Amino acid sequence: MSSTLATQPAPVVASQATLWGHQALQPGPVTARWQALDRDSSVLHQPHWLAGADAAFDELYESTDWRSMRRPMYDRIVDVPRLIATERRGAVRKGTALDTIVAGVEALLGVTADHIGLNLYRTGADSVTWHRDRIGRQRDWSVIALVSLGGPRTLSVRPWSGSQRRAASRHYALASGDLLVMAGACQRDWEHAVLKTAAAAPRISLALRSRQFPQGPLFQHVGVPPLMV
Ligand SMILES: O=C(O)CCC(=O)C(=O)O
Repeated sequence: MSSTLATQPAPVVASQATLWGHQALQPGPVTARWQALDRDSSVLHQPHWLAGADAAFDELYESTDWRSMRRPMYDRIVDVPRLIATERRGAVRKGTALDTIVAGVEALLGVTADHIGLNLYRTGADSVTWHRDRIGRQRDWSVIALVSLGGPRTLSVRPWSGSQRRAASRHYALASGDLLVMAGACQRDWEHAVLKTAAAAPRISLALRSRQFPQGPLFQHVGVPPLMV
């Protein structure tokens, strides 16, 4: 654990741990359907995709080299309000929780993760503001899979531009073990955020990104827009 993290409050996973969350780590089937945001962009939210998610939270919380970052905002340099880590696919050790989760997502998508990002939201004050992921901003399609571990948080999605952004917003309540996939032009035409909230237990999200065209079982679901099949 990094020294930055050591100064943070200890996680309170035990208060919300579930029997399901402490089973053996095992990705499950996907029964949810794609929801079209518009003609080119779709989101799939699969609750309870990963059994053993609470134990995976504990392992990743301890073993990840979390970094705090600062970034320019207007005329100031501010703290990024969450801790962050990145992994190269080739550097992920076999048999770890990260390896099992990444392999499970890759099997569904039919791609190798080009980029693995991890976010640690320590409290409700940690967040990620509205943004589009760089990997897909200029592309007709990209695929980003998010796996949630630990406390629940809401991921919001809204159009990137236009006057009806608020009305068109969607909100996904993500619990430990949930999988959310954004596909198509979600990073070109839509933006997403995990906004601050009054109180929240610690949460880790894994973000797997790929530029390869996904051909796995997730993309053979009925209901995927024509673009994706
Ligand atoms: O924590 C999440 O689920 C979202 C993370 C995210 O938007 C990102 O890493 O770009």
